Amino acid sequence: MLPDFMAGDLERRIWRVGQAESKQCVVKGGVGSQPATCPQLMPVANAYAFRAGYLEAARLESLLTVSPPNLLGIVLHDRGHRELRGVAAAPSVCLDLPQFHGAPLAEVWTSTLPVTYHRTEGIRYAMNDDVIFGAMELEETPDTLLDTLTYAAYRRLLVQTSNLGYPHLLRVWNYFPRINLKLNGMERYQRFCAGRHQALAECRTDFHRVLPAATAIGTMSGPLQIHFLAGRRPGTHVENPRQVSAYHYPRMYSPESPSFARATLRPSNSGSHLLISGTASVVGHVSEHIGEPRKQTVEIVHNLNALIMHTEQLHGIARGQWCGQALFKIYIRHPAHYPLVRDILNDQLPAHTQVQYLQGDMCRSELLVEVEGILSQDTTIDASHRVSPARTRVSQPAASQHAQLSHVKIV
Ligand code: 3EB
Repeated sequence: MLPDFMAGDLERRIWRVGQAESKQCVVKGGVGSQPATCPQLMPVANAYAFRAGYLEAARLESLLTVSPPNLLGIVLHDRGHRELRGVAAAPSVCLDLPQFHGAPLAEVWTSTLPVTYHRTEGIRYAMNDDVIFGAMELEETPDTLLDTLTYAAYRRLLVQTSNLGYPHLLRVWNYFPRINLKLNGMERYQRFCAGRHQALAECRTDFHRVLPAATAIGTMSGPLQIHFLAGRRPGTHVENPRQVSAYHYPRMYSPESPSFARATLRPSNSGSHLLISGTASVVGHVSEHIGEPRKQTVEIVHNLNALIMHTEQLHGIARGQWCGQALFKIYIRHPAHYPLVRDILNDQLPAHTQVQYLQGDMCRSELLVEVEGILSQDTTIDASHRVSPARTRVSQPAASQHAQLSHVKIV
């Protein structure tokens, strides 16, 4: 039995704004629902600084050859992936986070603005007039502790992005193996938090106010891998009214609190983006529903809805405006939980969403699921390309073609 609020209309109304409620933009949900339409939000601008989408990894190479885009970066989730041709210059990230279903997907970041590439101090960058996308990998050795390594990584990242003219971190993804392992009385995630906190506190004044949205997930194997998006202009830090800000968590979770925002709102002429951090079943600062993957997933939907509504209220964004590209990444700790998590989210995420389900470990051992996302009011997606007639579910093989054709505009 679904809990009342899901069986009822509450969550649905939050994700889906009916035509009657908003003439501006309709985001419908539910399997088999009709495509979203945004009548007066049809293309008004063609240039965009960044856009991300999922593509079948196997098709990537030929697509890049036929129609080379202005690539900002590529994220793959299969460490066995061979080198991709045609993307040598762009930062590419290969994470050991097994995908649960369907053909392997690549996350592709593109821009319509001219992109240049740069490499310095072990960081690979792609930059345009507005943003910089970067990636770095740091190998752990027996005598480097994760806090020291993380501190060094973040220092480099913060100094270099500032030097290059992109001092505003918008979004950071952090991955490393054995995230819950406790060594000498401290979990590896806590060490990571300590290193990140120290670098941010040293390099950015009043750093709590400018923290980026983030993800920190445990991989099956690999080095410390960090990739990020930073801007010439700042984004806006958003918090979740249902959750204590992570940087104010009590010390029991980590001697140095996790330094991230719940989301970054990034205004743009071609429509705002909401870059949503990894969101788990945390209410206040407490992990809710221990041992219950279904309830944790439902709690995450509550958290996402609260965050989105709060953002809209604070920033004067009308309901139902997130009708541009929507991308979600779902991390699940135990493969056995995949079907039930997928069934709930299939029903709850907006209709036009691209979704990717990956096996990964959350930073607290009791957390079983985490969801991150990118919502956009993007006005540059052509109406005919906006949504495939069937629900775009790139985790399903039948839909991946739509994803390729309709959601990453390789220009
Ligand atoms: C939480 O709400 C869940 O340390 O960068 C989510 C997203 C979490 C990012 C991070 C941690 C981080 O505390 C954990």
